[in-house]
Amino acid sequence: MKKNKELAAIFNQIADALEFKGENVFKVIAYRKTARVLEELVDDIADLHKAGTLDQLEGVGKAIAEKISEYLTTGKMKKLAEATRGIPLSLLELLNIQYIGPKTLALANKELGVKDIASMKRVIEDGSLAKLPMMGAKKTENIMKGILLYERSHERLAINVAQEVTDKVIAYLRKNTNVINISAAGSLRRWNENIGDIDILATGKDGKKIIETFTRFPETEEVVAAGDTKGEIIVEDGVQVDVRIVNERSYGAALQYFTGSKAHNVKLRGLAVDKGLKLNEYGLFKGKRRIAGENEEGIYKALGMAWIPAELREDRGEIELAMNRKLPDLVEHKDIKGDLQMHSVYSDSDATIEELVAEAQDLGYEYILITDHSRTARYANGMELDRLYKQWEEIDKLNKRLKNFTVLKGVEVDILTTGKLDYPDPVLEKLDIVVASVHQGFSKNVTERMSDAMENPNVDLIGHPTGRLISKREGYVIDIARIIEKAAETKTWLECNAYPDRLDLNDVNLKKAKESGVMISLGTDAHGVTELRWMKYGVATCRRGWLEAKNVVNTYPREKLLRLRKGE
Ligand code: DGT
Ligand code: CA
Ligand code: CA
Ligand code: ZN
Repeated sequence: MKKNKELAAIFNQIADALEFKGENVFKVIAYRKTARVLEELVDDIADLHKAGTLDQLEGVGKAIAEKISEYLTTGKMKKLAEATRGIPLSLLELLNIQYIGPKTLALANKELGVKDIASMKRVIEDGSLAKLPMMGAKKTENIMKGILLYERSHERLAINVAQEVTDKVIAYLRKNTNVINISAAGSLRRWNENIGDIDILATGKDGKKIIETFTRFPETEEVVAAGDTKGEIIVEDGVQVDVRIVNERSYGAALQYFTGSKAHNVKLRGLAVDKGLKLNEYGLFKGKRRIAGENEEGIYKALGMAWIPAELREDRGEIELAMNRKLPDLVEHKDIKGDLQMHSVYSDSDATIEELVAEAQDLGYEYILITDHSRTARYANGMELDRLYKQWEEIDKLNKRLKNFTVLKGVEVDILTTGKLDYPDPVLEKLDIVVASVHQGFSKNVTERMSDAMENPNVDLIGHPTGRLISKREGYVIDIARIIEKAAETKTWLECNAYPDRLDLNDVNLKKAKESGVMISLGTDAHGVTELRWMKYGVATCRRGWLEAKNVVNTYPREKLLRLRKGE
C-alpha cells in the first residue's frame, strides 16, 4: 500500500508538536505544506524515492526529502520522535480543533492536566477551563462547538475522498469480475456534501465470486461481511464500502431504493400505495405482478412522474414537480465554459498562470479568472500592487498569444474588518471581475461588511459567502437571508465555491438564491493545477440547489459573462 498518507500524517504531527511547543511558525508552515503535497500526490512516494526525485516535488527540499527516505527505508523518522518527545498524540490531536490553539492547549495541559478530547470536554463541563486566565465562558463554549464539529467530521467522509475510493473500487470490479451493471448509490450518487458510507450496486453472473473478488480489493484493511449478494469492507482511513449484487430484473428498483434519500423513498412508497401498488427494492408490483423494476425510468413512469435526477431526491418538492412535469432543467458539467476562482504563484499556489491555462484548455473551457489574494492576506502571500500590475502584464502577453481562450484579470479582494476593501476603487475598476471575500473577523459585523462590499459597483461577486469549512469550521456569524436579498438588489453574484471542503453556498442556500433571482458564479478556488478538476463538486452542489444553466454565470460565453456584471 502507498505510504503517501502515512507520511502526510507524520508531517502534520511534527507540525502540531512544533506548534504546541511554540516553535518557529515558518517551520510549522513548511511541514504542513509537505503534508498537503503528499496527500494530493497521485504517484506513489516510494517510486519517487527509488527514482531519486523526491526533492523535485513542490514543497520538498533536501532536508525533508531525507526525512522521507529515512522513513521509507527504516520505517522511522527521528524528527518525529524528537518533535513529539514528552507529548502524547492524543494531546496533539486537540490542535486540529477549531478554537484550540497551541497557547490554549499548553495552558489547559499545564494547569488542568488536559491530555485528550475527553479530558478537554470534562474541564469545559465542570467550568474549570473557563476560570483560567484569558479563557472565560464564551471561549470555552466555542471550544466545545469545535470539539463536536470535529467528532462529527470523523464520522463522515469528505465528498472528494469518497468519490476517489468509489472510482477505484468500481474500476477494480469492472476489470476483475464479470459485472454487467455497476453504479454508486446512496448519498454519494446524490452528491451529498459528505458521506457516511459508500454504497455500490451491481449485477452480474455469480454474485458470490464478485463479492469474493471485492474483498480482495488491494486497499482493504478489514472485511466486515462477505456473503452471496453483499460484501462490506473497510479501506484505509476507516472508510466503509458496501457492495450489493442484485438481479438484473430488479436493478432499477434496487438502484432507486439504495440511492435514497430515505425521505424521498418514503414519500414515493406512499404514492405507490395510493395507487394500489407496492414499491420495494425488488420492483414495483401490482399484486404479484412486477410492473417495473429493470430501470429507474420505468418505476418513476409507472408512478406517473418524470425520472428525477439523483441530486434532487431529498423530498424538497421534487416529487410534486416531477408529477407536473415541471422539474428544473439542471445545469450540467458540459455547460461550464470557465472557472471563476483560482490562485496562482502570484499568491499562495504553486501553479503558474500558463499551467492553469493549459489545464483549463484541456477541460474544454473558454476562459478562466485569476483571483489571487490581495495584500492584507499575508498568510496567503497576498499581492502588493506592484505584483498585481506585474500579473496584468503577464496576462496581457498571454492573451495576445492565446486563441479562443481568455485569461480574465481578477482578484480575491479581502473585505477588511473595517468594512473597507483591501484595494482602492481605481485599481478594482481595471479588473475584469472582482471577487470579494471575508478572511478575517468572522464574527465582526460580517453581514454589514459584506453588504457594503456589494454596494460597491466594482465588486462583481462574493466568494464563499458563509465561510464554512465542512465539518471543520462553522463559518461567519452572518444573516444569509439578508445577504441573498442584498445580492439580488445590487445584482451582485454569489459564489458556489467548488472546493470540496467548502461547497459554499451550499445546496439549500443556492436554492434560495435562485428563488431570489441571484446569479451564481462557480469557482474551484484551486490552489494547484489538478484542483481545477474539482468543478464537478460545484456543479453537483448547484444541481442539488435546483440551478439551471441560465442561473450560473459560467455557462455564458465570455462576452455575455462580462455583460452580466452589475452596471453593464
Ligand atoms: P450516508 O451513508 O449516511 O451518507 O447516507 P445514505 O443516504 O447513503 O444512507 P445509507 O447508506 O444508510 O442507505 C443507503 C440508502 O438506502 C438510503 O439513502 C435509502 C436506502 N435506505 C436505507 N435504509 C432505509 C430505510 O430504512 N428505509 C428506506 N425507505 N430506505 C432506506
Ligand atoms: Ca451510504
Ligand atoms: Ca450503506
Ligand atoms: Zn478565499
